[in-house]
Amino acid sequence: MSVTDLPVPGTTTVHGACPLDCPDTCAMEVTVEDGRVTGVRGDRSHPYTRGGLCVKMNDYDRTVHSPDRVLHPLRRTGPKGSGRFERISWDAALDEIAARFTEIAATSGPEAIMPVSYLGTQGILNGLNVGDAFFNRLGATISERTYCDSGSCTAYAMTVGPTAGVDPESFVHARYIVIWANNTLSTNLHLWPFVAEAQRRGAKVVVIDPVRHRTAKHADWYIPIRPGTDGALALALMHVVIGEGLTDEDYVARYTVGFDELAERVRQYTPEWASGETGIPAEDIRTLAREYAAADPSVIRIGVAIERHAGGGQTVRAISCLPALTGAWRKPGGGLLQLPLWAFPVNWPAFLGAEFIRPGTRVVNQWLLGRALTGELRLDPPIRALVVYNSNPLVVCPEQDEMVAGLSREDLFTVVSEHFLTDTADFADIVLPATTQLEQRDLMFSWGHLYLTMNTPAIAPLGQAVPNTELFRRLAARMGFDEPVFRRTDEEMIEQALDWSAPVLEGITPQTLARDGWARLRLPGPDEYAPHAEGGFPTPSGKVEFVSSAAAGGNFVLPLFRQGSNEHQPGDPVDPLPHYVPPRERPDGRYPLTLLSPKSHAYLNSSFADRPGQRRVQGDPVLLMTPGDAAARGLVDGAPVCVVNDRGRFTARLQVTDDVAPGVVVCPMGAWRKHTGGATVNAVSPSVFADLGRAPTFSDNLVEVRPA
Ligand SMILES: Nc1nc2c(c(=O)[nH]1)N[C@H]1C(S)=C(S)[C@@H](COP(=O)(O)OP(=O)(O)OC[C@H]3O[C@@H](n4cnc5c(=O)[nH]c(N)nc54)[C@H](O)[C@@H]3O)O[C@H]1N2
Ligand SMILES: Nc1nc2c(c(=O)[nH]1)N[C@H]1C(S)=C(S)[C@@H](COP(=O)(O)OP(=O)(O)OC[C@H]3O[C@@H](n4cnc5c(=O)[nH]c(N)nc54)[C@H](O)[C@@H]3O)O[C@H]1N2
Ligand code: SF4
Ligand SMILES: [Mo]
Repeated sequence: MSVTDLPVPGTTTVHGACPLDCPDTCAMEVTVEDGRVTGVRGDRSHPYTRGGLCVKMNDYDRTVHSPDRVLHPLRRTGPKGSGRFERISWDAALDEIAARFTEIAATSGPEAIMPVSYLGTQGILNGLNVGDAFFNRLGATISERTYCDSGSCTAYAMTVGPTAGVDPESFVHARYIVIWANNTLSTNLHLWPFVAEAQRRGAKVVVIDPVRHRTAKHADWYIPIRPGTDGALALALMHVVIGEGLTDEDYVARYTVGFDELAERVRQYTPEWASGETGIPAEDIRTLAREYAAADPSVIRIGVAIERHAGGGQTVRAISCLPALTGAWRKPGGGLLQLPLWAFPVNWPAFLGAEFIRPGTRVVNQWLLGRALTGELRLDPPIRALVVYNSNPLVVCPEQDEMVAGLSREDLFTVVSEHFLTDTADFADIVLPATTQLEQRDLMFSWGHLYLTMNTPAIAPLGQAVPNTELFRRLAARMGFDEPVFRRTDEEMIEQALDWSAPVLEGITPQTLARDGWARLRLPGPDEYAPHAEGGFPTPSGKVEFVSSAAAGGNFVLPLFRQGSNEHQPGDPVDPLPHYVPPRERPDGRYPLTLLSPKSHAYLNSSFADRPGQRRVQGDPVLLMTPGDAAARGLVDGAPVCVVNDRGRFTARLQVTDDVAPGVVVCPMGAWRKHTGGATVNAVSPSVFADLGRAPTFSDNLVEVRPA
């Protein structure tokens, strides 16, 4: 970063962009006084985020200037996990890392080194792919990052192709809005005003969720559903829509393939059958299908959480068929909103370093990290070095006890780049200081709206912190990698980040973005945008594929979710028609309760779970349970309880409530181990994958609850 364009002394306002892994990607205004950030607020001129940030980001200036920030490289002085470190220089840190990598590569091969990363920041420069070229050049293990929405994306792509889908701003035109597995007011806050506006204009808002959360309380119709059974509901909705002749025949004939096969397939999925699976009365399923099909247009918003069980992929397959059956895509505000990220012409190849991948390099899914580290996966060579950045795997990955055992290995060399000493960083041999968004330059796509946002650095890096881009420039230089990709400046990366000649970027340049902070992609406005009014789906056939042609290649993970690799690895065979995959874990005598671990309102995954302001809002971890389930166990509201299964255990405070269904318990994720007695909800989570895209299965998780 050049210091020349930093704000001049005095008070200035700088265009920022929230870096967090949140669909809203808010445009920010950052106030700087004499080199210190004194406040952040939303950019009021932004049509989607409209000036408000959220409880996580409102006092970001305090996070940035927190005395707890890691601002210098550190070397471990205590036992692993103790969090005891001494300050060292960057030179000493880089020397030690390069020496260890060189020795490991020489004796075990470079695959013994594994990167672990996700979306601490989701900037195109500093986010998902920032380290890929470096690790591919090194020959390290390729890490597969299917943490989030990978199964949903595979299913969606198989059906409608990678389309942005409905513009969230068009929701005001919807007459019927189905919010399915999405706690909008907590996890997608800025969509809500558009839903509320539609509701004011007479739209009906339906929420389908096992939890009556803060969003469900604003719905016109809240439909509780048994976790992991949404596929049964979606298939039964199609049964009714097709069986009662509620389809848009013209739309189906012109813009879909495989209708006859689909009709034949869903004949077996009656509302009565689905009622047994979902716990929803058959008559309600019929009503939902009829109202959904009659409304003109209707829209479905699916949350990422819809994929988190054994049949998550097929659930999204079935849901993705619905809007085509009823012709909902014909009008602005009709169709499906999944992940509008696909609208952005990101030049991924410039960041993946795929050209460096040696054929046959092994792939390890980060979800199995605990097992990979303990040796349970029997990897050859075993993982001897781990580099963690943009992620806090000890808190966000399943099988936490395995992870603790793995990270405790004395022979494992762990490097963690961080803002704060997280639970994971406590296990590092070397900790490296990372800048926050206000100290770095980045360009943001969004997975919740259609605006690009440019983040201009507001202040110089604090202490010796560096952006992730600079971290990998330094590591590459120390390892002797001198290809041009390792010498690019951040400004050059911005030039390469997008296909600036794409029609959706007409008139938008890095300069206009830096000046204005944000720009809407050059698409029709939300009052006109109906991308599939006349078909035009980005599938091989150009139509909605009820019978999916992509299924011929078997189960697959989209390139987005794998470090630097564009290969479609052949996977297990997939039925080309949507079908029902029931939850894997069925209640039994030992473990009768299904545990859900959704997002915490005041944290962003595990980020901010150490910040005093956010911890005050969130409170200590609670476990929600119905009065009946509590009474059956002799548990009372407020009591400390222990949640157990064969994978592990954690404690929480019981909150007795009617907001969850009988047999369901809920503990939001995100809290750190060091604040919660040594284990969190992911101590009991499974590392088993869902049916498509190797998605996680947090919601397919049976437990028992006892007094602590
Ligand atoms: N405040 C806040 N916002 C966030 C995040 C955060 O940590 N905190 N994280 C961000 C990220 S990374 C993501 S991926 C998104 C996730 O956004 P969402 O998908 O909205 O996230 P969750 O809160 O995990 O889950 C939403 C709802 O899904 C329900 N659910 C769980 N299992 C099932 C099921 O089987 N069927 C149905 N119908 N519902 C189910 C849960 O009860 C929960 O109410 O949020 C983003 N925004
Ligand atoms: N039980 C359960 N587990 C889950 C989920 C769930 O719903 N339930 N959700 C899953 C989902 S959807 C997701 S997306 C994952 C999220 O998993 P992660 O992406 O690992 O999320 P965070 O816990 O927020 O960790 C990000 C870390 O990156 C750091 N960081 C931020 N910016 C930077 C930077 O610029 N440089 C560096 N070096 N570090 C930075 C932050 O301080 C933070 O510690 O969790 C998954 N785990
Ligand atoms: S976390 Fe989401 S809602 Fe909050 S400021 Fe960032 S982008 Fe906006
Ligand atoms: Mo996520």
